[in-house]
Amino acid sequence: MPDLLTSLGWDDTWAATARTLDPHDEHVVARVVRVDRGLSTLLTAGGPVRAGLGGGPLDVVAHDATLGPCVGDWALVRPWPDDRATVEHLLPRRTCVVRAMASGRSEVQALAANVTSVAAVCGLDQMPSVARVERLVALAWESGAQPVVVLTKADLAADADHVAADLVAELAGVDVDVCSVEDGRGLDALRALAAAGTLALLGSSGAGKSSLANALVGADVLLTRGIRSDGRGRHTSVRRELVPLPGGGAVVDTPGLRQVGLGSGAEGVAATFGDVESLVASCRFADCGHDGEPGCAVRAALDDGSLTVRRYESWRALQREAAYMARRSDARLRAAELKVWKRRTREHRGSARRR
Ligand SMILES: Nc1nc2c(ncn2[C@@H]2O[C@H](COP(=O)(O)OP(=O)(O)OP(=O)(O)O)[C@@H](O)[C@H]2O)c(=O)[nH]1
Ligand SMILES: [Mg+2]
Ligand SMILES: [Zn+2]
Repeated sequence: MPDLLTSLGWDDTWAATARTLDPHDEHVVARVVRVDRGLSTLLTAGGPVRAGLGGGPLDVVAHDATLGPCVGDWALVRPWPDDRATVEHLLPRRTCVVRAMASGRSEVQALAANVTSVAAVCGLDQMPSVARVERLVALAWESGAQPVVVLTKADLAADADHVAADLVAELAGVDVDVCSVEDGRGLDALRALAAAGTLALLGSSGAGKSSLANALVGADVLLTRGIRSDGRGRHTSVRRELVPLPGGGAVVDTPGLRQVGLGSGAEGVAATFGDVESLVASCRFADCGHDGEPGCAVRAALDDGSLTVRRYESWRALQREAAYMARRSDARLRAAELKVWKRRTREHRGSARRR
Protein backbone atom coordinates (compact mmCIF):
# COMPACT_ATOMS: atom_id res chain seq x y z
CA MET A 1 0.00 0.00 0.00
CA PRO A 2 1.80 3.15 -1.16
CA ASP A 3 1.78 6.14 1.16
CA LEU A 4 -0.11 9.31 0.31
CA LEU A 5 2.88 11.19 -1.14
CA THR A 6 3.84 8.27 -3.41
CA SER A 7 0.27 7.97 -4.62
CA LEU A 8 0.42 11.70 -5.43
CA GLY A 9 3.52 11.12 -7.56
CA TRP A 10 6.44 11.59 -5.14
CA ASP A 11 9.39 9.52 -6.39
CA ASP A 12 13.15 9.04 -6.00
CA THR A 13 13.96 11.85 -8.41
CA TRP A 14 11.86 14.33 -6.43
CA ALA A 15 13.45 13.01 -3.23
CA ALA A 16 16.95 13.54 -4.64
CA THR A 17 16.09 17.14 -5.56
CA ALA A 18 14.63 17.66 -2.09
CA ARG A 19 17.84 16.40 -0.48
CA THR A 20 19.93 18.97 -2.33
CA LEU A 21 17.61 21.77 -1.15
CA ASP A 22 17.26 20.44 2.37
CA PRO A 23 20.39 18.40 3.21
CA HIS A 24 19.60 18.26 6.95
CA ASP A 25 16.06 17.07 6.44
CA GLU A 26 14.56 19.97 8.38
CA HIS A 27 11.48 20.32 6.22
CA VAL A 28 8.31 18.42 5.54
CA VAL A 29 7.50 17.28 1.99
CA ALA A 30 4.12 18.51 0.77
CA ARG A 31 2.09 19.00 -2.40
CA VAL A 32 0.15 22.21 -2.99
CA VAL A 33 -3.56 21.44 -3.38
CA ARG A 34 -4.99 24.97 -3.22
CA VAL A 35 -3.84 28.58 -3.11
CA ASP A 36 -5.94 31.37 -1.57
CA ARG A 37 -4.28 34.73 -1.85
CA GLY A 38 -1.06 34.36 0.13
CA LEU A 39 -1.92 31.09 1.85
CA SER A 40 -1.35 27.67 0.35
CA THR A 41 -3.04 24.48 1.45
CA LEU A 42 -0.72 21.51 1.12
CA LEU A 43 -0.96 17.79 1.72
CA THR A 44 1.80 16.17 3.78
CA ALA A 45 2.14 12.54 4.84
CA GLY A 46 0.70 13.67 8.17
CA GLY A 47 -2.32 15.49 6.73
CA PRO A 48 -3.14 18.91 5.34
CA VAL A 49 -1.34 22.12 6.39
CA ARG A 50 -1.86 25.78 5.56
CA ALA A 51 1.31 27.73 4.95
CA GLY A 52 2.47 31.21 4.09
CA LEU A 53 5.61 31.97 2.12
CA GLY A 54 9.08 31.78 3.61
CA GLY A 55 11.79 34.32 2.79
CA GLY A 56 13.36 32.45 -0.13
CA PRO A 57 10.19 31.94 -2.16
CA LEU A 58 9.01 35.51 -1.33
CA ASP A 59 12.14 36.83 -3.01
CA VAL A 60 11.61 34.64 -6.07
CA VAL A 61 7.94 35.63 -6.38
CA ALA A 62 8.86 39.31 -6.26
CA HIS A 63 10.75 38.75 -9.51
CA ASP A 64 8.40 36.33 -11.21
CA ALA A 65 4.86 35.75 -9.94
CA THR A 66 4.53 32.52 -11.93
CA LEU A 67 7.13 30.98 -9.63
CA GLY A 68 4.91 31.32 -6.55
CA PRO A 69 3.13 28.27 -5.12
CA CYS A 70 0.82 26.80 -7.74
CA VAL A 71 -1.59 23.92 -7.45
CA GLY A 72 0.42 20.75 -8.06
CA ASP A 73 3.76 22.13 -6.89
CA TRP A 74 5.94 20.00 -4.65
CA ALA A 75 7.12 22.02 -1.69
CA LEU A 76 9.30 21.78 1.38
CA VAL A 77 7.47 23.21 4.36
CA ARG A 78 8.91 24.36 7.66
CA PRO A 79 6.68 23.81 10.67
CA TRP A 80 7.07 26.44 13.41
CA PRO A 81 6.60 25.83 17.15
CA ASP A 82 3.52 28.08 17.20
CA ASP A 83 1.75 25.81 14.68
CA ARG A 84 2.40 28.11 11.77
CA ALA A 85 4.06 26.70 8.67
CA THR A 86 5.93 28.31 5.80
CA VAL A 87 6.81 27.14 2.32
CA GLU A 88 10.61 27.33 2.20
CA HIS A 89 11.30 25.67 -1.15
CA LEU A 90 9.36 24.87 -4.28
CA LEU A 91 10.87 22.05 -6.30
CA PRO A 92 11.55 22.88 -9.97
CA ARG A 93 8.49 21.91 -11.98
CA ARG A 94 8.52 19.03 -14.45
CA THR A 95 5.54 20.46 -16.31
CA CYS A 96 3.48 23.59 -15.93
CA VAL A 97 0.31 24.77 -17.66
CA VAL A 98 0.74 28.48 -18.31
CA ARG A 99 -1.66 30.86 -20.00
CA ALA A 100 -1.58 34.53 -20.92
CA MET A 101 -3.85 36.49 -18.58
CA ALA A 102 -5.52 38.35 -21.39
CA SER A 103 -4.88 38.26 -25.08
CA GLY A 104 -2.06 40.52 -26.11
CA ARG A 105 -0.73 41.00 -22.59
CA SER A 106 2.56 39.55 -21.59
CA GLU A 107 1.53 38.67 -18.01
CA VAL A 108 1.18 34.95 -17.69
CA GLN A 109 -0.41 32.78 -15.06
CA ALA A 110 0.60 29.29 -13.96
CA LEU A 111 -2.54 27.16 -13.83
CA ALA A 112 -1.24 23.79 -12.68
CA ALA A 113 2.19 22.35 -12.01
CA ASN A 114 3.54 18.82 -12.39
CA VAL A 115 0.54 17.46 -14.22
CA THR A 116 1.02 14.48 -16.53
CA SER A 117 -2.15 14.90 -18.60
CA VAL A 118 -4.22 17.91 -19.53
CA ALA A 119 -7.83 17.38 -20.57
CA ALA A 120 -9.56 19.90 -22.80
CA VAL A 121 -13.11 19.37 -21.52
CA CYS A 122 -16.16 20.17 -23.65
CA GLY A 123 -19.76 19.47 -22.76
CA LEU A 124 -21.72 17.79 -25.54
CA ASP A 125 -24.77 19.89 -24.63
CA GLN A 126 -23.13 22.28 -27.11
CA MET A 127 -21.24 21.73 -30.34
CA PRO A 128 -17.53 21.84 -29.43
CA SER A 129 -15.54 24.60 -31.09
CA VAL A 130 -12.60 23.02 -32.88
CA ALA A 131 -10.60 26.25 -32.69
CA ARG A 132 -11.06 26.40 -28.94
CA VAL A 133 -10.08 22.77 -28.52
CA GLU A 134 -6.96 23.35 -30.63
CA ARG A 135 -6.05 26.29 -28.42
CA LEU A 136 -6.36 24.16 -25.27
CA VAL A 137 -4.41 21.34 -26.89
CA ALA A 138 -1.61 23.78 -27.79
CA LEU A 139 -1.57 25.00 -24.18
CA ALA A 140 -1.39 21.38 -23.01
CA TRP A 141 1.50 20.45 -25.35
CA GLU A 142 3.34 23.59 -24.29
CA SER A 143 3.06 22.54 -20.63
CA GLY A 144 4.99 19.36 -21.27
CA ALA A 145 2.01 17.18 -20.32
CA GLN A 146 0.00 14.85 -22.59
CA PRO A 147 -3.15 16.43 -23.99
CA VAL A 148 -6.44 14.59 -24.26
CA VAL A 149 -9.80 15.89 -25.46
CA VAL A 150 -12.72 14.95 -23.23
CA LEU A 151 -16.23 15.22 -24.61
CA THR A 152 -18.48 14.88 -21.61
CA LYS A 153 -22.28 14.88 -21.11
CA ALA A 154 -22.43 12.24 -23.86
CA ASP A 155 -25.84 11.26 -22.45
CA LEU A 156 -27.19 14.56 -23.82
CA ALA A 157 -26.02 14.05 -27.41
CA ALA A 158 -27.43 11.50 -29.80
CA ASP A 159 -24.42 11.75 -32.11
CA ALA A 160 -21.58 11.83 -29.56
CA ASP A 161 -19.50 9.32 -31.49
CA HIS A 162 -19.84 11.26 -34.72
CA VAL A 163 -18.75 14.48 -33.06
CA ALA A 164 -15.79 12.61 -31.58
CA ALA A 165 -14.85 11.05 -34.93
CA ASP A 166 -14.97 14.48 -36.59
CA LEU A 167 -12.69 15.90 -33.91
CA VAL A 168 -10.24 13.01 -34.20
CA ALA A 169 -10.05 13.73 -37.92
CA GLU A 170 -9.48 17.46 -37.28
CA LEU A 171 -6.87 17.08 -34.54
CA ALA A 172 -3.73 15.28 -35.56
CA GLY A 173 -2.83 12.63 -33.02
CA VAL A 174 -4.76 13.60 -29.89
CA ASP A 175 -6.99 11.07 -28.15
CA VAL A 176 -10.64 11.99 -27.81
CA ASP A 177 -12.54 10.45 -24.89
CA VAL A 178 -16.34 10.44 -24.90
CA CYS A 179 -17.81 10.24 -21.42
CA SER A 180 -20.70 11.03 -19.12
CA VAL A 181 -21.06 11.25 -15.38
CA GLU A 182 -24.71 10.26 -15.78
CA ASP A 183 -24.13 6.80 -17.24
CA GLY A 184 -20.44 6.43 -16.34
CA ARG A 185 -19.24 5.84 -19.89
CA GLY A 186 -15.66 6.76 -20.71
CA LEU A 187 -14.73 7.38 -17.09
CA ASP A 188 -12.37 4.41 -16.81
CA ALA A 189 -10.07 5.82 -19.49
CA LEU A 190 -9.96 9.12 -17.63
CA ARG A 191 -9.43 7.41 -14.29
CA ALA A 192 -6.47 5.53 -15.79
CA LEU A 193 -4.89 8.81 -16.95
CA ALA A 194 -5.33 10.35 -13.49
CA ALA A 195 -4.07 7.23 -11.72
CA ALA A 196 -0.85 7.39 -13.74
CA GLY A 197 -0.03 10.85 -12.39
CA THR A 198 -2.02 14.05 -12.25
CA LEU A 199 -4.79 14.96 -14.65
CA ALA A 200 -5.74 18.64 -15.04
CA LEU A 201 -9.21 19.53 -16.33
CA LEU A 202 -9.44 22.71 -18.42
CA GLY A 203 -12.38 24.15 -20.31
CA SER A 204 -15.23 26.62 -20.36
CA SER A 205 -17.49 27.24 -17.40
CA GLY A 206 -20.31 24.71 -17.26
CA ALA A 207 -18.44 22.17 -19.41
CA GLY A 208 -18.69 19.64 -16.60
CA LYS A 209 -15.17 19.66 -15.13
CA SER A 210 -16.09 19.55 -11.44
CA SER A 211 -18.70 16.87 -12.15
CA LEU A 212 -15.99 14.77 -13.82
CA ALA A 213 -13.59 15.31 -10.93
CA ASN A 214 -16.29 14.21 -8.47
CA ALA A 215 -17.01 11.14 -10.58
CA LEU A 216 -13.32 10.20 -10.58
CA VAL A 217 -13.05 10.70 -6.83
CA GLY A 218 -16.30 8.85 -6.25
CA ALA A 219 -17.68 11.53 -3.93
CA ASP A 220 -19.09 15.04 -4.20
CA VAL A 221 -16.02 16.88 -2.97
CA LEU A 222 -16.31 19.78 -5.42
CA LEU A 223 -19.21 22.13 -5.91
CA THR A 224 -21.01 21.74 -9.23
CA ARG A 225 -23.56 23.97 -10.85
CA GLY A 226 -26.97 23.12 -9.41
CA ILE A 227 -29.98 22.83 -11.69
CA ARG A 228 -31.66 25.76 -9.96
CA SER A 229 -28.68 28.11 -9.94
CA ASP A 230 -27.98 27.41 -13.60
CA GLY A 231 -27.37 30.80 -15.19
CA ARG A 232 -25.41 31.85 -18.20
CA GLY A 233 -21.85 33.01 -17.71
CA ARG A 234 -21.79 32.00 -14.05
CA HIS A 235 -18.67 30.35 -12.80
CA THR A 236 -19.36 27.68 -10.23
CA SER A 237 -15.78 26.81 -9.33
CA VAL A 238 -13.77 29.81 -8.20
CA ARG A 239 -10.38 28.30 -7.53
CA ARG A 240 -8.12 25.58 -8.75
CA GLU A 241 -7.95 22.51 -6.60
CA LEU A 242 -5.98 19.28 -6.59
CA VAL A 243 -7.87 16.26 -5.28
CA PRO A 244 -6.22 12.88 -4.60
CA LEU A 245 -8.00 9.86 -6.05
CA PRO A 246 -8.74 6.81 -3.94
CA GLY A 247 -6.89 4.50 -6.34
CA GLY A 248 -3.79 6.75 -6.55
CA GLY A 249 -3.07 9.76 -8.71
CA ALA A 250 -4.82 13.09 -8.59
CA VAL A 251 -7.13 15.35 -10.54
CA VAL A 252 -6.89 19.15 -10.76
CA ASP A 253 -10.21 20.96 -11.14
CA THR A 254 -10.07 24.51 -12.50
CA PRO A 255 -12.60 27.34 -12.85
CA GLY A 256 -13.96 27.90 -16.34
CA LEU A 257 -11.50 29.62 -18.65
CA ARG A 258 -13.04 32.50 -20.54
CA GLN A 259 -9.93 33.39 -22.45
CA VAL A 260 -7.19 30.98 -23.28
CA GLY A 261 -4.22 33.06 -24.32
CA LEU A 262 -1.12 31.08 -25.20
CA GLY A 263 1.75 31.66 -22.76
CA SER A 264 4.57 31.65 -25.28
CA GLY A 265 3.38 28.68 -27.15
CA ALA A 266 5.57 28.14 -30.21
CA GLU A 267 6.40 24.55 -29.23
CA GLY A 268 2.82 23.84 -28.22
CA VAL A 269 1.54 25.10 -31.56
CA ALA A 270 4.15 23.04 -33.42
CA ALA A 271 3.13 19.91 -31.52
CA THR A 272 -0.58 20.54 -32.05
CA PHE A 273 -0.11 21.09 -35.78
CA GLY A 274 2.54 18.47 -36.48
CA ASP A 275 0.89 17.72 -39.85
CA VAL A 276 1.06 21.37 -40.98
CA GLU A 277 4.58 21.85 -39.62
CA SER A 278 5.90 18.87 -41.56
CA LEU A 279 4.33 20.25 -44.74
CA VAL A 280 6.00 23.60 -44.03
CA ALA A 281 9.30 21.79 -43.63
CA SER A 282 8.97 20.32 -47.12
CA CYS A 283 8.22 23.62 -48.87
CA ARG A 284 11.00 24.39 -51.34
CA PHE A 285 11.90 27.71 -49.70
CA ALA A 286 12.71 27.86 -46.00
CA ASP A 287 10.92 31.21 -45.71
CA CYS A 288 7.92 30.12 -47.81
CA GLY A 289 4.87 32.27 -47.14
CA HIS A 290 2.58 29.58 -48.66
CA ASP A 291 1.23 32.32 -50.86
CA GLY A 292 1.79 30.91 -54.31
CA GLU A 293 5.54 30.34 -54.14
CA PRO A 294 6.77 27.46 -56.34
CA GLY A 295 7.25 24.11 -54.61
CA CYS A 296 4.91 25.00 -51.73
CA ALA A 297 3.87 21.77 -49.99
CA VAL A 298 1.20 23.57 -47.94
CA ARG A 299 -0.56 24.88 -51.07
CA ALA A 300 -0.34 21.43 -52.65
CA ALA A 301 -1.97 19.86 -49.58
CA LEU A 302 -4.69 22.54 -49.54
CA ASP A 303 -5.30 21.95 -53.24
CA ASP A 304 -5.60 18.17 -52.98
CA GLY A 305 -7.71 18.49 -49.83
CA SER A 306 -5.35 16.59 -47.50
CA LEU A 307 -5.11 19.80 -45.41
CA THR A 308 -8.35 21.62 -44.69
CA VAL A 309 -8.50 25.39 -45.06
CA ARG A 310 -9.98 25.54 -41.57
CA ARG A 311 -7.00 23.79 -40.01
CA TYR A 312 -4.54 25.84 -42.02
CA GLU A 313 -6.17 29.12 -40.91
CA SER A 314 -6.27 27.88 -37.32
CA TRP A 315 -2.56 27.04 -37.42
CA ARG A 316 -1.77 30.46 -38.88
CA ALA A 317 -3.74 32.31 -36.19
CA LEU A 318 -2.22 30.39 -33.28
CA GLN A 319 1.25 30.58 -34.76
CA ARG A 320 0.96 34.37 -35.13
CA GLU A 321 -0.29 34.66 -31.57
CA ALA A 322 2.56 32.52 -30.24
CA ALA A 323 5.12 34.59 -32.14
CA TYR A 324 3.53 37.77 -30.82
CA MET A 325 3.57 36.48 -27.24
CA ALA A 326 7.20 35.46 -27.60
CA ARG A 327 8.07 38.97 -28.76
CA ARG A 328 6.06 40.48 -25.91
CA SER A 329 7.79 38.38 -23.30
CA ASP A 330 11.16 39.23 -24.88
CA ALA A 331 10.18 42.89 -24.56
CA ARG A 332 9.16 42.33 -20.94
CA LEU A 333 12.49 40.66 -20.19
CA ARG A 334 14.35 43.46 -21.93
CA ALA A 335 12.41 46.05 -19.90
CA ALA A 336 13.31 44.19 -16.69
CA GLU A 337 16.95 43.99 -17.73
CA LEU A 338 16.92 47.67 -18.56
CA LYS A 339 15.59 48.45 -15.09
CA VAL A 340 18.38 46.48 -13.44
CA TRP A 341 20.92 48.09 -15.73
CA LYS A 342 19.62 51.59 -14.92
CA ARG A 343 19.73 50.86 -11.20
CA ARG A 344 23.30 49.59 -11.53
CA THR A 345 24.28 52.71 -13.44
CA ARG A 346 22.67 54.85 -10.75
CA GLU A 347 24.46 52.92 -8.02
CA HIS A 348 27.67 53.14 -9.96
CA ARG A 349 27.27 56.91 -10.35
CA GLY A 350 26.49 57.18 -6.64
CA SER A 351 29.59 55.28 -5.68
CA ALA A 352 31.68 57.24 -8.19
CA ARG A 353 30.48 60.47 -6.62
CA ARG A 354 31.29 59.22 -3.14
CA ARG A 355 34.79 58.41 -4.22
N1 LIG B 1 -26.52 15.32 -18.36
C1 LIG B 1 -25.30 15.57 -17.86
N2 LIG B 1 -25.09 16.71 -17.20
C2 LIG B 1 -23.85 16.95 -16.71
C3 LIG B 1 -22.78 16.04 -16.89
N3 LIG B 1 -21.67 16.56 -16.33
C4 LIG B 1 -22.04 17.74 -15.79
N4 LIG B 1 -23.36 17.99 -16.02
C5 LIG B 1 -24.11 19.20 -15.61
O1 LIG B 1 -23.49 20.33 -16.19
C6 LIG B 1 -23.56 21.45 -15.30
C7 LIG B 1 -22.17 22.04 -15.11
O2 LIG B 1 -21.34 21.10 -14.47
P1 LIG B 1 -20.06 21.53 -13.60
O3 LIG B 1 -19.36 20.26 -13.29
O4 LIG B 1 -20.44 22.40 -12.47
O5 LIG B 1 -19.25 22.38 -14.69
P2 LIG B 1 -17.80 23.06 -14.54
O6 LIG B 1 -17.07 22.81 -15.80
O7 LIG B 1 -17.15 22.59 -13.29
O8 LIG B 1 -18.19 24.61 -14.44
P3 LIG B 1 -17.32 25.81 -13.75
O9 LIG B 1 -16.99 25.37 -12.37
O10 LIG B 1 -18.25 26.99 -13.79
O11 LIG B 1 -16.12 26.01 -14.62
C8 LIG B 1 -24.18 20.91 -14.01
O12 LIG B 1 -25.55 21.26 -13.99
C9 LIG B 1 -24.00 19.42 -14.12
O13 LIG B 1 -24.99 18.69 -13.43
C10 LIG B 1 -23.04 14.83 -17.62
O14 LIG B 1 -22.18 13.96 -17.85
N5 LIG B 1 -24.31 14.66 -18.10
MG1 LIG C 1 -16.40 23.60 -11.71
ZN1 LIG D 1 4.85 26.85 -48.51
